[in-house]
Amino acid sequence: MSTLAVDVKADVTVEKVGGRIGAVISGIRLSGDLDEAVVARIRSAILDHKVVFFRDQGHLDDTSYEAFASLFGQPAGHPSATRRVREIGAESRFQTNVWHTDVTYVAAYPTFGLLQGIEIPAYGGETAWANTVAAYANLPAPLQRLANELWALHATRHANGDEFETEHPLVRVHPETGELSLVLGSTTKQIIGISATDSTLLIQLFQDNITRLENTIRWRWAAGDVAIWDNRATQHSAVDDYGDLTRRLRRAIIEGDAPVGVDGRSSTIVKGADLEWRITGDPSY
Ligand SMILES: O=C(O)CCC(=O)C(=O)O
Ligand SMILES: [Fe+2]
Repeated sequence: MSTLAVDVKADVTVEKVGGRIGAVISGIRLSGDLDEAVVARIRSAILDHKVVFFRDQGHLDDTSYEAFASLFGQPAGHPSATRRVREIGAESRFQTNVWHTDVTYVAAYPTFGLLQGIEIPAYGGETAWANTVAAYANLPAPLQRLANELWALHATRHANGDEFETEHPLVRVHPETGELSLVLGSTTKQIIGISATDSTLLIQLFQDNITRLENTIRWRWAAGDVAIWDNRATQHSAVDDYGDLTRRLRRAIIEGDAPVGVDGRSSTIVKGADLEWRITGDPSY
C-alpha cells in the first residue's frame, strides 16, 4: 500500500481521505470506454484503499453507469433484466442503515459495489465504510488465531419466503491481494459450533473491532459522486439521519467468488443458491 497521501500518475490523482480507508480519485471522466491502463489503476486504488470516490460524474446515466461498472466484472441482477443498475431510495433505508457486507448470505457474494448520488438531501444521508482488513490486522495475535479457526452462519429470508444460509470462514484470504479480512455483517447469525450465548458475544467482539472509528470513513454525498468499494474487504452502512428529505442513489454490484479461509476451505451453501437471490427479484443490499 502506498504511504503517500497523494499519488499522481498521468494526470490521475489518488488522494487518501482517511488514515486506514478511502481515497478520492480525480482526473477521470467515468465511462465504459476507459483505457485498460486506467481501469487497472482504478482497480488497484480500490484494492489499496478499499473504497474510492469520484466527484462530478453527473454525466452518467443508467446505461453508461452499467458500462462503467462492467469494466470491473459482471454486474449482478435479475437475468432477464435489461438493466443491472437500480435506483435506491426510501424503500431501502431500513435495510441499509446497519453495518453489512452486501449479500453475504450466499457463498459467492459480490466483489465490488458501486453507488452514485442522484438526489442528495441538504443534510445527512451519508454512507460509511469500514476496512475489514485493517480490523483483522489490528487485532492482537491471540484474537487473530481464534478468528482464523472460526466459521459463521450467514442467513436471510426474502419477503417472498426464499431462505438463504451460507457458512463462511470468519477470516477470508483476499483472492487478489492475499490480505486477510474479517467476514461478518448484519446477516451473521451464529458462530458454528459455539453456543448461542457465546456466539453472540464473539460476533459482537469482532464486529466492534471492524467498526472502530479509525477503521471507517463517512462520505458526504454530492449529486454526481460515484463510490466503488471492495465488498471483500469492507462493510458499509447508510446513515439514516435525513428525516423526510429525498435521497436517491444509483447502485450496481459485481458478481463475486466464494471466500476461502486460512485453512484453504471455501464457503459452503447450506440453503438456497448463489444465483437464486438474483432471480427472486428481491432487493439484496
Ligand atoms: O444507501 C446507502 O448509502 C447504502 C446502500 C447499500 O447498502 C447498498 O447499496 O448496498
Ligand atoms: Fe449494501
